[in-house]
Amino acid sequence: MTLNLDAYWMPYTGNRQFKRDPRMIESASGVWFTDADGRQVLDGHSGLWTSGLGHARPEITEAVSRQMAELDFCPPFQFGHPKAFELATKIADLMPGDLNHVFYTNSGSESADTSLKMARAYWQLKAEPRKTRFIGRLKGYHGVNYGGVAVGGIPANKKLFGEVLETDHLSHTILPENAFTRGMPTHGAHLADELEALVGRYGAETIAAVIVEPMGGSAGVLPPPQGYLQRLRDLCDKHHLLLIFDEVITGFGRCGAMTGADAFGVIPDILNVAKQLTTGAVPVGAVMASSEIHQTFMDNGGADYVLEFAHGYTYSAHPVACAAGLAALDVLVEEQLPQRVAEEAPYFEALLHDQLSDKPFVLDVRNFGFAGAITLEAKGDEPLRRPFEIAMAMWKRGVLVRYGGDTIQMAPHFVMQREQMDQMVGTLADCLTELN
Ligand code: PXG
Ligand code: PLP
Repeated sequence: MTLNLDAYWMPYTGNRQFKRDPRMIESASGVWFTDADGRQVLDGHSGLWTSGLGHARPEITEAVSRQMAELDFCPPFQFGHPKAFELATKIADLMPGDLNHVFYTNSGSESADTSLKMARAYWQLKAEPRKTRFIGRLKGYHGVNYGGVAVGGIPANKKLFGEVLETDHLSHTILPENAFTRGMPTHGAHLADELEALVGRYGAETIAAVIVEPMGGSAGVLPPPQGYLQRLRDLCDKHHLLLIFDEVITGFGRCGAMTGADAFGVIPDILNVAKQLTTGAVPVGAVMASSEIHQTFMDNGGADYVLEFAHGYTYSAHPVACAAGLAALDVLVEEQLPQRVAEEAPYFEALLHDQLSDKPFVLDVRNFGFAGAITLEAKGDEPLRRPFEIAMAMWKRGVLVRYGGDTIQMAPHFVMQREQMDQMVGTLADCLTELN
């Protein structure tokens, strides 16, 4: 069959280039994709940070098929189905602290906007109506909806779209003195103190929340400097600001612990997840609120048939997503995959730094858990060109990695074997050597 490539306007894709030279994926199993030519391609990015358990897990396929036949849809407003409650209980059990109340969404972007609305509404209910501003961080990614774009810190995602929220941003944490650090950088905790200056400028009585990824992901793997997140937590407590962790990438195992909050030992007031909750198999997201936040909504709801939070999506708590989530979390826990990530992370770290640090154009290598990235020197005035060229060369050699901005990113499946990591990083090293 010859496909007409014109009608599909692809997301976050160079459409013109893709349609000239398509990269079509037809099936997946474990850590492998099969492309339209029947080639086996190693998936070096767990899909899009989504599929840590490996593709096409029979446990997920079975759970989803069964659910489709049993209950394909249930209206989520004013009605419920058992698996939504079962999954929320399971998630709450896996969360640190008292992040015990789960609000379902369908994506990371929806989780981001849900968390921002929750934070502002919370302060309204607390009779602090002026607390409306959000503090994000440069290089932060919180999806593509209007709130997430406003608190995000990637200029290209904002430029054409306009601002809808009052925001300001902390500096990002990539410092020249930290280049080629293995794991968490030693320098940079002081960057959290910029929050003090922003509070001085705007007044704590006008700030609702601070939103950060505990480890930056899509800007190219930014592990937090040692002590940084704790300092942010302390300043949020001091000034009565909510702290939101966007764990769409770090949620459920990527950092070698169940959450980034666990990996880095700092607990937020609101924690967002998506991707790994169903290991990518069905779209889903969730926002976990602390007991204090949840109780504030319940206490201020008025008559008990009145909505406490005028928010939700047609597909919130979709039965198929809940079935996939239950199965995916069972596998994650039974196979102790966060522990496996923690145990294997040193191997991946050594591979990245030993094989890539001395290659041409490599300005930095960063890693934590099963996340790794390199920054490449701009080619003339084109910072995006080398990552694109490298990723295309790797695809031709049968390895898929993510290219974005001036970085190449790798995210092994939690089940990936060492020889597959060797192939992934070795192919990148070869392509860098041959690049000119
Ligand atoms: N927050 C964070 C921290 C994310 O990483 C989102 C929100 C948005 O999720 P959805 O499901 O709406 O896409 C993300 C998504 C990359 C890359 O190249 C990362 C994401 C999306 C696309 C590309 O690293 N993360
Ligand atoms: N637009 C229209 C016209 C709708 O009727 C709805 C939902 O009923 C939406 C947008 C929102 O869709 P969703 O709930 O899937 O986000």
